[in-house]
Amino acid sequence: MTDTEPSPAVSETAESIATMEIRGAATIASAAAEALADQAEAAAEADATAGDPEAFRASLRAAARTLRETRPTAVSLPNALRYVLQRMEGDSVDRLRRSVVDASEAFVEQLDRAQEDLGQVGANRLADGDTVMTHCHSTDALACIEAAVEQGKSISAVVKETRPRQQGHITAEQLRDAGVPVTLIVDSAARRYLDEVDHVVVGADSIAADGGVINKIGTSGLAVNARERGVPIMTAAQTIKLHPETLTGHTVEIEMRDEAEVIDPEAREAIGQIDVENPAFDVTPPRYMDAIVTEQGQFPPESIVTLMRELFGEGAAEPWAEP
Ligand code: RUB
Repeated sequence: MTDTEPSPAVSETAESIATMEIRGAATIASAAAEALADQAEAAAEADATAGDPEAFRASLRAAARTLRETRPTAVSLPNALRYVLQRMEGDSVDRLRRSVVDASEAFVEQLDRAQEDLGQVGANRLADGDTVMTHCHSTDALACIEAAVEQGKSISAVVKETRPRQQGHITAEQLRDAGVPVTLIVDSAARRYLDEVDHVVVGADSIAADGGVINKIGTSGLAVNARERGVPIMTAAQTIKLHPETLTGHTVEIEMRDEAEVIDPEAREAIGQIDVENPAFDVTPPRYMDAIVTEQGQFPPESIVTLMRELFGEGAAEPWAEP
């Protein structure tokens, strides 16, 4: 390892996030924080960094940049890196190492606690006997449904498969394991089934300052249909999903993924010259979302900016940048 090279564990985590072996905004965030702790341990041992606090800091910043570049949309990733790097302090490599490892552990602990707390808030919106509809696979959304079940409520679920990668299958399995009766449907059947649903529960990859919810592609159409049918829809999102850069007018980058996820290359060849596009996320305007459920309570989307200012001030530092 040279002074700025990522440790093998950082490279492995970055690769797993990029290939979606590690996926979902909260899971990506905790994996990134843990990878920085690993970088700190490795840099405290490596010849190039062990005796040089500035080289150690540079190697942590470089590792954060490697992790940052994996996927662009879930703000939980840069927020995790920010949390850890802003707590890196000390005038010796050993103190720096300790501060990074401690911050990483504290971040993961807070993440788990936040999910538990928001689960309670979201569960209070669900009533005994409710049927919920889900989209994609969100650990925050599942926390709400599971907490409702733990409160003794009987909940059933209509689970959208979520093309093209079918993360709905993971949701179906986890809900089934929690004792929730599940009906799996294709995405295009959602509107038909909304008549049988009491609540739509989705997660978020990022939440913009205007209350726009960035989540798996298809969320915005689902929200519009839910509003038209009079079915309430909530986003379950820990505050690490709040996107500080949107406070200063930046928009959230929507990840475009490989067209082979949409159509098999041979089938495409058979069709002839066509364009294929595969955006992974979309933006649901705040007026179509009933509530954003966080570990700090529930908020109408339009008021989320107040919480954002409290947590981030007017913008976001980039502690991974070269000084
Ligand atoms: C996952 C997705 C999830 C959010 C929230 O997309 O859109 O709804 O990330 O998940 P992908 P969580 O599969 O492309 O990563 O609540 O677990 O953070």
